[in-house]
Amino acid sequence: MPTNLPAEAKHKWAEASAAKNPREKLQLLQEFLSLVPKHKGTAKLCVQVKKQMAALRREIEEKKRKKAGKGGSKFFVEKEGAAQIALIGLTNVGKSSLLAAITNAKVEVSSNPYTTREPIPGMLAHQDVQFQIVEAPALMEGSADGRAWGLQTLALARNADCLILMVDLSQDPVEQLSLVLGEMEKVRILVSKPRARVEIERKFMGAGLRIILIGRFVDCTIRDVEELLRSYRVMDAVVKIYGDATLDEVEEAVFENTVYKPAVTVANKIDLEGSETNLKRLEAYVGNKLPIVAVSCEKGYGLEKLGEALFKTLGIMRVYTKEPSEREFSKKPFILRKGATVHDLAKNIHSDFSENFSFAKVWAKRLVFSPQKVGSAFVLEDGDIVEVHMR
Ligand SMILES: Nc1nc2c(ncn2[C@@H]2O[C@H](COP(=O)(O)OP(=O)(O)O)[C@@H](O)[C@H]2O)c(=O)[nH]1
Ligand SMILES: [Mg+2]
Repeated sequence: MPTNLPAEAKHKWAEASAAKNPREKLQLLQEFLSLVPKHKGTAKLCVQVKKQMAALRREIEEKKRKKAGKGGSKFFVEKEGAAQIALIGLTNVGKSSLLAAITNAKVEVSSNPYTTREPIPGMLAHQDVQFQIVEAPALMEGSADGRAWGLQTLALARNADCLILMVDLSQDPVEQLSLVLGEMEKVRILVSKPRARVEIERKFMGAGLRIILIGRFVDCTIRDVEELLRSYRVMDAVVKIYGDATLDEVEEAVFENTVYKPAVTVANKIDLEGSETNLKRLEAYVGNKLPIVAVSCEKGYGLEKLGEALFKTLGIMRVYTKEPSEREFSKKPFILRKGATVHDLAKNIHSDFSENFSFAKVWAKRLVFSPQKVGSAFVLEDGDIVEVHMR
């Protein structure tokens, strides 16, 4: 069912999406809603927008309450390293203990519930890659409805590159995990992808529009999709299409703010009695949907496996570069998505690098001849060393 929105409404939507301030956003959404013609095709959209407005009202209320208390706390954490990983879980599962055990952060570990009230970052080194782990204040039943600092924690999860979902094996881990997943789902943060759908990932200004077709369009062409997105002023985004998708589904995705986060489950307190049995139950529940790393923060068991699990789940790789005039390659790798090409690397190095690209030399064990001269479409792998030659 097409929405047939007037151009004015589409522009208002673009303004509302771009607004960062919750009050301003709420106002713009209100104006948008008044510009939407009410008919069958827009019913779903109206419900979604109203939900978003309700969430914003809660956020504004929450902020007011916090200000009245002890001065607004700082909830946004600047990203550092190769990825920001939000550490999420119920209270007392051992989040602070994990942060203390694997990073340089100074944290307070306590058997009192809800000791951590604002996000605390720390850096974890996995070989030559740095991950920023951010402990979020505990989730609980009702977090998604604004209870305690729930909305801030969920906003942190939404903004992170990856999640650690932590559970305590001395309690029922299935109950804990399903509570956490349930609260996240209420605010449209999902950890696994449904089959056929459209995903729009907004990018910074100037990045351009890129449509990745893993599936196909049923009733339209890529041009139609581009035109539709442009009418909503979606200029900078990566749009992924999985399975069969219609133009209406693309339009729905413009309004929906579902995100998919890669996630690792950390099952803590493996040192305690009964935890082995609980771990088995957790494994049966999770199946192959999420990797599970069983640890004891107190005894230091299993912690060494976490870096690798995060690296794998993030789907990233390291590529080292070398100047044609130098003998040694850079010690600090570029972090790229798995499947990235020499072209992607060149774009990362410098914006005009890709235009003046001539060829590259790649050193890698898997190559018969190393170094091998390659073109920009060459698919890189973790650990490759690349020398880029310009025209
Ligand atoms: N037995 C055991 N206790 C742990 C372990 N990790 C944390 N704890 C205890 O669990 C309680 C809560 O830990 P904390 O890290 O503050 O949990 P948070 O609320 O999730 O940040 C503390 O009393 C810790 O000593 C563990 O691996 N084994
Ligand atoms: Mg804590």
